[in-house]
Amino acid sequence: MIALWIVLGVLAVLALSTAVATSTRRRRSLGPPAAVATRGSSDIGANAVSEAPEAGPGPEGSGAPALRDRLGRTRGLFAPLRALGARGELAAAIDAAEEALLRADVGVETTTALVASLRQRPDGGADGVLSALSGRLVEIFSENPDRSLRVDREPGVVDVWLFVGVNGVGKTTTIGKLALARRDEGDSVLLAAGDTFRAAAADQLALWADRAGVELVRGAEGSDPSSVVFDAVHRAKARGNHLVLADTAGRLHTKVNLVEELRKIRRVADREPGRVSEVLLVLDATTGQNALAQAREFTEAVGVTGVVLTKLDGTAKGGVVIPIERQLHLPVKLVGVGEGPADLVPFEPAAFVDALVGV
Ligand SMILES: Nc1nc2c(ncn2[C@@H]2O[C@H](COP(=O)(O)OP(=O)(O)OP(=O)(O)O)[C@@H](O)[C@H]2O)c(=O)[nH]1
Ligand SMILES: [Mg+2]
Repeated sequence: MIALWIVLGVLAVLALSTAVATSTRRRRSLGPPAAVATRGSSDIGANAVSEAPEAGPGPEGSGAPALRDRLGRTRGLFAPLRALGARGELAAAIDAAEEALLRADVGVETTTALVASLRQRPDGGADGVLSALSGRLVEIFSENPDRSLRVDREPGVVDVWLFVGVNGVGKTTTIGKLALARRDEGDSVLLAAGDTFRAAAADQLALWADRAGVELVRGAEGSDPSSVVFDAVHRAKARGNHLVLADTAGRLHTKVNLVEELRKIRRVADREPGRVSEVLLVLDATTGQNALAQAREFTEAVGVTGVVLTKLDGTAKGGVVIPIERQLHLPVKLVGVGEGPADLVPFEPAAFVDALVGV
């Protein structure tokens, strides 16, 4: 009888500890996602919002979307190389690496340079090639060490982040995701609907503003976008908002118009009390090498302080991040990995490289 009670007691303790462990794991997986680094006097990080039910936890159980899953299509290109394993012939491994890099839209120039450095790898089969590749990629990304988003919070100054890029790349969506994230971090944000080309653009931003509970300044369709941004900066100053996220049009009647308009918006936003502290170029990863051409044009036209690379989920062209950094020396600061509010995460080179080529 006593033995029976002991057995029942042990079973009860085991059941209880399993339940506690499960609920702890669950709580951790719903915890705050990885921080977006900021620099400047405030130095307060912003969180990607943790509201994406479909997003699995990140590698650290952080609640951020799991990069390996989201980058699945680009990662898949390296599967044949991974499959060769430690015993794979060096020549075959290098061929597999070259093919994967080209198919991932890393481009001929950067692929050639990477393959040349892999050839110096004496042994270790495919695994050796993978680890050499991963080391080389981390080195490339370390040449752009500062990926912080600048917000100074200087009294009397309104920081302005301008979002530029061709139509459809994800500017408005990125601003919406960021408004939620910054708000959750305690930033006082105001949105400027600087895309007056279509009324629907401001409507789309208004939905995100409602969702984030932040104010939006918009103008009539066809009105001067610079005046919308000017009003937004002054409104922000009056309300005590220290950060304006300004949307811009991705398309106008001519390219010259677009460039001139962006330059004007930048000049106006930079007048006191405003200060343009970031010009973020939004690029769509699904366009691959074409994104590189856009980056060149926008950098020349308006100056760019960082890149937001969207739609890395669902594309096999995620390798384009490598030439953006290596050839154009532009820091990728944020990446979009889905359409949900939590699907914007800081670009973390080590995590990205692991998601791409990690075994
Ligand atoms: N899968 C995926 N879709 C995205 C991502 N970012 C944006 N999108 C989608 O891309 C489409 C275009 O996004 P918008 O934010 O309207 O793009 P935009 O640059 O503002 O476009 P214009 O206003 O026409 O210049 C929308 O359907 C978004 O939901 C992402 O990271 N992943
Ligand atoms: Mg838009």
